[in-house]
Amino acid sequence: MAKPKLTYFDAPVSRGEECRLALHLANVDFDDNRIKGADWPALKPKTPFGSMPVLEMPGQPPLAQTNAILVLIGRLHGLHPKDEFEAARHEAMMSHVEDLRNLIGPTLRIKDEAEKKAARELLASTSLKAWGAAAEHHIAEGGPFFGGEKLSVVDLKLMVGTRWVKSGALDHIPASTFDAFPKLNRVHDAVREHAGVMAWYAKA
Ligand SMILES: N[C@@H](CCC(=O)N[C@@H](CS)C(=O)NCC(=O)O)C(=O)O
Repeated sequence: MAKPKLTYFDAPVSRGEECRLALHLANVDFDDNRIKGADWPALKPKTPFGSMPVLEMPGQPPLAQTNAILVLIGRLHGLHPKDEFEAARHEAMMSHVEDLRNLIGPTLRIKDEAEKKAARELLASTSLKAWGAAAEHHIAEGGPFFGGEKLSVVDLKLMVGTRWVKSGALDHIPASTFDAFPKLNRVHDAVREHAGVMAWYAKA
């Protein structure tokens, strides 16, 4: 393998998109290996944890778990704090974004429409509000990013995670769910307006 390879579903979303954005902003020339859903069952048992994304670096075994991938890219390319405590603070917020996915994820599997509506409306008015309030509490005052003036991998993760809700793509979860959290929205907007991020989406 001549260059790093990132394997994920063929969609500009979620955990895979965070890693693609991080590699792109780090100016890493990588193989953006996009998997069709039909090809996933055969690949799944060959991945480290039965899930994607997976990052393969020349000379290293495949690496899975999104936050580990993001922290590695961040450390190697100046997109994660050097200060150990600040780095841990960023990693805590990255886990918090995974908690957001774990709140919403189970509702994707509810087949009954009325049951799904009830579950999501309850989620939007309770747990998601609590999630947003906790995120808001930990974001730096001045900004525009999570830790201040400099974009880090945690910001990419916050943007992709909150975009899922803010896009309105989730039936019965209002796009306005996080409107009461100005710092969270500030991070989302600053990432969307970042020149490197805009260049990635101009290319897509
Ligand atoms: N904790 C893992 C979760 C990975 C995960 O659940 N990935 C999803 C896509 S976002 C996946 O691989 N789904 C297919 C499956 O589990 O079979 C991580 O952070 O990478």
